[in-house]
Amino acid sequence: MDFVNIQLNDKIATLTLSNPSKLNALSKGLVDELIQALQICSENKIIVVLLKAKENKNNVWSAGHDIHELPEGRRDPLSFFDAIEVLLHEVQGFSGPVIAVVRGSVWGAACDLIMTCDMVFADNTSSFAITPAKIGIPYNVTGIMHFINRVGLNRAKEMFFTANPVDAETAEDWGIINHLFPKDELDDKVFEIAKQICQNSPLAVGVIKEQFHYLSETCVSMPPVLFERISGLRRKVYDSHDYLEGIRAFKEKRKPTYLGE
Ligand code: YXS
Repeated sequence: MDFVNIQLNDKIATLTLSNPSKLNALSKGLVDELIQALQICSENKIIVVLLKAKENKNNVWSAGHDIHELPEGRRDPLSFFDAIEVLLHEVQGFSGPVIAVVRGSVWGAACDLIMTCDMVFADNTSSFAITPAKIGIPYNVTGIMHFINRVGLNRAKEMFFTANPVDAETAEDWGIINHLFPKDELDDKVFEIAKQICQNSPLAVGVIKEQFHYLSETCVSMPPVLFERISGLRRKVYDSHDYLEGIRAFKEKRKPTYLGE
């Protein structure tokens, strides 16, 4: 694989994002390889998957969706069948725990990926930012639910509305991270946790994970008309000046000028 390194160690697999020149941005190529790697893990009856990222000089775990691959207007890049959303479904559907191991900063859709993992362990160089508002993207309901479920309504709103990174200590306090470990102990500590899980019944762990998934996805039922309204509102944003402006400003390395239209 070009962008994902796979290591199988008995019943534990380690998948490492490896696209350092693009700060491990979730390009379609990298995401497709992650999806393929999870399928290889299933075929090898892996019980626990550790998700890591190759370190880079910018200390970025992942810069999120590859902005150069975002459509310029008129198309939602986060719809059900888009690669990044398929990846999140595959993580949720994997038969055992998918554990994120984080050093450095996590941005945008990579933050949603982290929120979708079953557990997150990190060191104190980690930070977590969900950034659609910064580049004019309205996000999607399942992604927003991941954050509400993880950190609660007010904190999720703070993360989305400010697009500011949440530092490691706050992330542990808010429940984004299960535990903070010292940088030089992180890998060993997490591997011990993975080995502990492998001592337990893989069938039971898998079914318990699936129950967590369904229960965490339940929410007040949304009348169909509201669901249609939300998809219509998202479409309006994707057709707006501001959506185009957000992406172009990033590419031109300048601050965006939003008009609210
Ligand atoms: O100019 P060169 O060619 O060296 O490339 C620069 C950046 O353009 C590039 N790069 C990216 N390329 C594609 N997609 C990205 N997401 C991305 N991020 C960065 O990497 C090269 C080095 O970046 P530079 O010079 O800014 O490094 P830095 O160390 O000063 O800053 C690192 C970051 C990550 C703080 C900074 O690059 C940054 O803020 N990147 C954007 C992070 C972000 O907003 N990601 C969200 C992407 S959109 C997304 O995930 C969802 C659709 S949503 O927005 O809805 O969540």
